[in-house]
Amino acid sequence: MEVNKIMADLERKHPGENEYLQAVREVLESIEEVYNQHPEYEKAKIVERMVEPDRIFTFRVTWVDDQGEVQTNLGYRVQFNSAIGPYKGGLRFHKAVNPSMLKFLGFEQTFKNALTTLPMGGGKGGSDFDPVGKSNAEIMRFCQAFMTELWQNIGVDTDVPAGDVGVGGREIGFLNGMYQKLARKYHTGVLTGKGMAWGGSILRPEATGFGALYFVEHMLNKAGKSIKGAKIAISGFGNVAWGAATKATELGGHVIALSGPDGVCLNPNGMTPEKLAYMLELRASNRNVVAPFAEKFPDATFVPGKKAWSVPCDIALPCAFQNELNGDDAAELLKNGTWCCAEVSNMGCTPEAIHTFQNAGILFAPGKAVNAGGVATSGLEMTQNCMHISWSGAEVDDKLHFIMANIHEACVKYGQRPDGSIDYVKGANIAGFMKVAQAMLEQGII
Ligand code: 2IT
Repeated sequence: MEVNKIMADLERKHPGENEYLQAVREVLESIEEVYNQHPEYEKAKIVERMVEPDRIFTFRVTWVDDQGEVQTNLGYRVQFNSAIGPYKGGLRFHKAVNPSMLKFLGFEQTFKNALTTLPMGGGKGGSDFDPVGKSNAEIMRFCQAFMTELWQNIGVDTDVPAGDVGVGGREIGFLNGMYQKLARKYHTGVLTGKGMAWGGSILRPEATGFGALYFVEHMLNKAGKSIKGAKIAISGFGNVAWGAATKATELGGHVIALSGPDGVCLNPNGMTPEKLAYMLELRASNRNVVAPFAEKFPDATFVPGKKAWSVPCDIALPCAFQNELNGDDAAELLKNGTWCCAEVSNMGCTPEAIHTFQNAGILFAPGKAVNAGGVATSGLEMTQNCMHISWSGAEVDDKLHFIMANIHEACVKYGQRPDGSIDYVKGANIAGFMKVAQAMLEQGII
């Protein structure tokens, strides 16, 4: 395989799809060496097949807003790869959603899902619908209109969507209600991230953030470090940031910064149960601002226009959006003494940021390993739905611990450097790739 040739072909076919091309390049550069030791992969053109989604559905979503105005958005579902199971991955509602973003997310999801050890293929979907400032009734009407198009393409054995940015328990509720009405099928396992009364798994809301911190714990243990007493900067205040802040606090870390698109809240005394609960209110308010956190809690200070990465910290946890931490941010963090960065958002760091961290020799782990606890727990939700039972919180947490430990092991196995340190990017990419590649090879040219 020649990475530059494959990338040139892909750029020609998908000009300007920068996030998608960025995600593919990162994986190909990591796996090149291993791939070239497997002529059978080359012969079956595994990479050329793997970088293109199996199919993409694009559809118009028309709905009526509270003023009675007709609104039209675009909806998508990218069914990326089904070699190891039904398509699985979230739906993102955000004004910047486009095919490039969903293809990058679907590509990443394929390897992430492989890392979970569960039988799930990769998919992603969403819409350029902007939830900011929308009423509950508008969100419901949009979700219902979205599902009138999507329902024929999903199902418990074919494609199982979940939440992502802009899609939480409320949206999954509206989507699931409409799915059942249209399909006249009442299996609980067509969407995950459901409410506890209608097939949801205990711990799914917390799972992405909790799993991320379990992964960070393993990474720190291996390097002889600890979360206890560490200063932690977090971007975002959605479901994922909330889970990460909750578990980081429980493990003895101090979450000293929290940021939103409007700026950063300095929080020198760390989190309290009241502050953590308020993060959920902020998200539910649909205003997409973090400033009210500092109005509510006088020991916090809001600094407008600044990122969480301007705050001196030991551990940086990007929990918001792709490319939210760039090369300059990485340099600033290093200058301030940061010794660990774990991507909790998908592709949270730019390639420049990753190189800056890796060149400095600090601990760095990529989103597809760190945040895999979210989709893994979706997989556990699917299992419970298919068995028509629910597990206790302790059972789900045990399984999540086991899965995150496994993912860490896989990264260590494939990412060991000659000096004994771990390249988690390479480790995660190779481990995920090997599983999907082997599954594709064994199932023939399709
Ligand atoms: O990026 C992700 O892994 C998710 N948004 C969760 C996907 C899922 O199916 O639970």
